[in-house]
Amino acid sequence: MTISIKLRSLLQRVESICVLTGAGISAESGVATFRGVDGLWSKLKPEELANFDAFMRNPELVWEWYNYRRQIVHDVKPNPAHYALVRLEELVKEFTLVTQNVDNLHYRAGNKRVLELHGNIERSYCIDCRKFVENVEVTTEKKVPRCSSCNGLIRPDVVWFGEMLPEGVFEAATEAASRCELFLTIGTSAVVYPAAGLPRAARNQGAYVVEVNTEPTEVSHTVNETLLGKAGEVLPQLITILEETRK
Ligand code: BJW
Ligand code: ZN
Repeated sequence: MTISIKLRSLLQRVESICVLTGAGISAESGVATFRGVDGLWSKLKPEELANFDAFMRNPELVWEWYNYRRQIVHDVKPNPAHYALVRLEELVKEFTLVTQNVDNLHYRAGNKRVLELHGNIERSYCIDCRKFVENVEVTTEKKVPRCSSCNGLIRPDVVWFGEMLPEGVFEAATEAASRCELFLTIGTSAVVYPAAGLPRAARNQGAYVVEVNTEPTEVSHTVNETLLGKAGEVLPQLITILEETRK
C-alpha cells in the first residue's frame, strides 16, 4: 500500500474529516461482514432476514439470528482501526464518524460523536407503541420478546431494507460529508444506499476522498485514492502521519 504525497501533505494540515465505516472495520475484531465468501449472507439471503416482512413472517428465526449476532458483538473487542478513529477525533477540530455498523464498537472504543445510519443491535423497540426496551436479554431461546406495556412484538433497533433511516441522521451525515476536507470510506462494499452515496457527495463538494478496503469496491472509481489493506493496519499509519505535525 502506498500513501500518495498529496494525501501525506493533506493529513499534516487537515482540520475537518468525515469518516464512513462499514462491516469491514469490525472484521478484525471477529465480526463477520455481510457480503463475500465468509459473509453473514453467503448462506442466508438478506431479503429473508433483514426486512420487516421477514420479521412478521418468522419473528423467531429473525430473533434467533440477531441473538446470535448480539452475543458475538458482546464478546468481541474494538480493534486498532476503531482506536485509530478515536485518536482522529481527538486530533482534528471537526470530526464526524458516520457508521453503517450496528455493533456499537465505535462507542465502546471511545468515539463520542457517532452517527448510526442503520441503528444499533444492542437496542430494541416495540413495533406497536414504539417504546424502547433496554437490555433485551441475550438468550439462546427462540422466544420472541413482547412489550411490557402493550404486548407488541419487540424488534431490534436496526434499519432493514425498505425502511427509512433514523430521522435527521442521514441529513447530518450528508452535511458533514459536504463540509469536510477529507472523507474516508472504510471497510464498506458501498452497495447499500443511501450510505453508498456519501463518498460521491463529499467529492462533489470538494473533499479529497480516500477509500480503505482489502479490495476494490463499487465506489473505487469515484474516489481520489484507494488504500488497499486491512483497516487495522492502514489507519494507524495514517494517524502516525497526522500526529507528526500535531505534537
Ligand atoms: C475490509 C476488511 C478489513 C473486509 N479492512 N476492509 C437502488 C438505488 C438506491 C437505493 C436502492 C436501490 N434499490 C433499493 C434501494 C434501497 C436499499 C438499497 O440500498 N439496496 C441495495 C442493496 C441496492 N436501501 C434501503 O432500503 C435503505 N433505506 C432506504 O433507502 O430508505 C428509503 C426508502 C424507504 C422505503 C422505500 C424505498 C426507499 C435501508 C438500508 C438498510 C441496510 N440495512 C443493513 C442491515 C442492518 C441490520 C443488520 O445488521 O442486520 O445494513 S443491510 C447491511 O448492508 C447492513 C450494512 O450496514 C449494509 C452495508 O454493508 P457493508 O457495511 O458495506 O458490509 P459488506 O459486507 O457489504 O462489505 C464489507 C467490506 O469490508 C467489503 O468491501 C470488504 O472487502 C471489506 N473488508 N475486511 C478493510 N479488515
Ligand atoms: Zn408496546
